[in-house]
Amino acid sequence: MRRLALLALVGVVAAGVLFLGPPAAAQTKKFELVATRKTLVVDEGVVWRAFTFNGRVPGPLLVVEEGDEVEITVRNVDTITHGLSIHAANTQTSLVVGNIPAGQSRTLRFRADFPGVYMYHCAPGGHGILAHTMGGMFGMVVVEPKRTKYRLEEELGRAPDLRVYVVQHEVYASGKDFSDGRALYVMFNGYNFRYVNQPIPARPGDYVRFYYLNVGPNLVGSFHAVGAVWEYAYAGGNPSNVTRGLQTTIAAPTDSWVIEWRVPAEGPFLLVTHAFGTQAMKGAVGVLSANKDAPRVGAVRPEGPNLPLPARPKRVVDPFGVGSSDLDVPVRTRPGDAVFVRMVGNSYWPKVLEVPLGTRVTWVNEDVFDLLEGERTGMHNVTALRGPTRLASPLLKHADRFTFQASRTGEYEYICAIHPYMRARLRVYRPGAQELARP
Ligand SMILES: [Cu+2]
Repeated sequence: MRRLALLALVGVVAAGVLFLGPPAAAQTKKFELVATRKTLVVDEGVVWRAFTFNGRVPGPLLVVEEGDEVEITVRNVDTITHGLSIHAANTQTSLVVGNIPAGQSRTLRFRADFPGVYMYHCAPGGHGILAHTMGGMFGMVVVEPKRTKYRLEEELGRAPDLRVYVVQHEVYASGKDFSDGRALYVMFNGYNFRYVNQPIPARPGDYVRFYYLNVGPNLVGSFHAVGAVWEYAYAGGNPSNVTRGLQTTIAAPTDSWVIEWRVPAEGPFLLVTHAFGTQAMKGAVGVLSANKDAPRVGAVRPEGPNLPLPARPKRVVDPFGVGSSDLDVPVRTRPGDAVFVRMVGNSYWPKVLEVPLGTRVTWVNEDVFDLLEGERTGMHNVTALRGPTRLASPLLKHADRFTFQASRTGEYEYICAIHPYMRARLRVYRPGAQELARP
């Protein structure tokens, strides 16, 4: 009898354990990411022809809790293939949301098992992942911890007064600059000196939590506040990875941190990446302005600002096509020059080339990833949309070349038929006495 009772009790306990197995309060959080291209304002009078999620760079902030079921639908409303890679998922997401053809949607489901701060980015597959991420398709995922608290929250017994989500990212003027690691701009949350123009308000004594993510795609960030020491910092944003008393948090591309800090006094605190010349000077500076009467904003979100386009931009940044002439400076060659156009990072270099009549122009594909097809390949060609003669090359794999002799004057506008956003110009001019008299 007693034995039966014991067995019954074991049964009840086992059933209880089984019943309690999954986290009791797990819920499904749903998000939609829309892949689309859009021209964005990134500085006063400066526009950037970007690849985006939801028309912003960075794309939407996705916040879930540890243990949540997450459902993300990627809707591709563009005319080229896109996809998604989401680093918060401990599963091969590309099998579900990689390589989504134009006009189609896919839905990914996963459980957010690891708390922290993560990157997501476009992933059409292969070479396209690199190009589209540079193009602007990225954002931040935060998995808030449920089992463990961050230290300062535990010590103070309260949630942060202010959450600041910072995505550090680069903007490139061309695929060649991307390949060479020469960023035109480096910014926090989609705009040069965004928080210098609009300082982040806080009060002395405020408990501030930063969620800092460096999406790169190339540079190593070094996040610092002038006049501050980070009290606690957590590598990857996971509360298990606690460090104490840091001047900077070092983040390689896609690295992240959660930082806890109390505002020690009134005054402006400069937020910078401490790589001064290559990053801070190019846009990655902000201000947290502490004042006892400051408004309480609760959170500063990382989505890029959605600003009206200027009627007459002073600069157009077009990484894959032809931007304004201060960036994509026409390169003029002279009779007898050896003339090459590189195809690299899904753009041509130089993008605007002027050659004298009779010149032999050679295109060389520098993109190494020449596997797969469509957006997923780094194979390219030359296809003239218009021009004084036919200009069309076969498909070029890595280090393949194609030579064309300019036999008539005029301007060609050409694209890569596989990546039609790759655009460039070739102008053929009749050399004057000056060019012909070259020593
Ligand atoms: Cu994409």
